[in-house]
Amino acid sequence: MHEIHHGQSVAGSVDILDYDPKQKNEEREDMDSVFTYISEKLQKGPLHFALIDPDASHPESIPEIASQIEKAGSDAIMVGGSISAVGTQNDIIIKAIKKGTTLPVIIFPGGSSAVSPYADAIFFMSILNSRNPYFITKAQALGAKSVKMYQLEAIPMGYIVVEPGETVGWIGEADCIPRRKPEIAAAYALAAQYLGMKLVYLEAGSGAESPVPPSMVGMVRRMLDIPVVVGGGIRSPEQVIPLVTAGADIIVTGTVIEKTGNVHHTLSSIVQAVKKGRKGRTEGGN
Ligand code: 1GP
Repeated sequence: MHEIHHGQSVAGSVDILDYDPKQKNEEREDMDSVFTYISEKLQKGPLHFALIDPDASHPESIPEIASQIEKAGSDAIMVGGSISAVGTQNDIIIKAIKKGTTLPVIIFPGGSSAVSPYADAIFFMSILNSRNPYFITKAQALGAKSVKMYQLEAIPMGYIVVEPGETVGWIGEADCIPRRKPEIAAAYALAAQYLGMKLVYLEAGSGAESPVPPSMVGMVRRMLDIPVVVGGGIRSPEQVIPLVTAGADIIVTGTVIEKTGNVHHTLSSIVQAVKKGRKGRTEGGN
């Protein structure tokens, strides 16, 4: 881990001291909101989001990785993790991502200190099936003021952890949804919709041996009017097709980006499967 000092440039010319909220406002006036961007793209079919875990990447390599992600056809970059860099280190990673891509960068927070002014938006998420109110509303209360101060777009999201749950299941003290009980996931997902959340995320946990079962994705999809995000344990195009066919609107992959020696090649095949998978979807399934 690098030790960061104020003004120190870690990733090329990335400088954490040049943040000017006024300038950001002017930039953002010309841009649609990230949620509008997502909604409009979803009209044409399912999407792929790439997840960068700040702890699993060297800052120097991040602009190139972000560029490869964009070239592979991914639609947005999420940044975060359950046990991840926060504060200054997180700011540096986000700025490094933005050096390499024009894709929207969305914070996927592991906690309130993951909020950064440099991202375009934040998934303002609640672990709906946590046993601990800290992860349902308290972390959100602690981070809300920073979101406002940085004028970040907050996209409310219901986050549902499915077995095995991996690190986030343990850290987030989740009563992981049993894989054989899709109706429980569907009930939580519908509650998220009625609570006003704009997205539902079905999470098997980063590095899970297998993704959320397609049958569970299908039942959740049929229950909802809002988009369904699916992530955790997705490594291959073969795993993507049944998930998208079952109704997944957004597929997230993270670990595969860390492990591959060729981000563009590996992600391209996954992104193509996401875009192709929609052909197998039933009419009205989305
Ligand atoms: C984790 O769903 C994401 O929160 C991505 O999981 O790292 O297994 O792709 P993977």
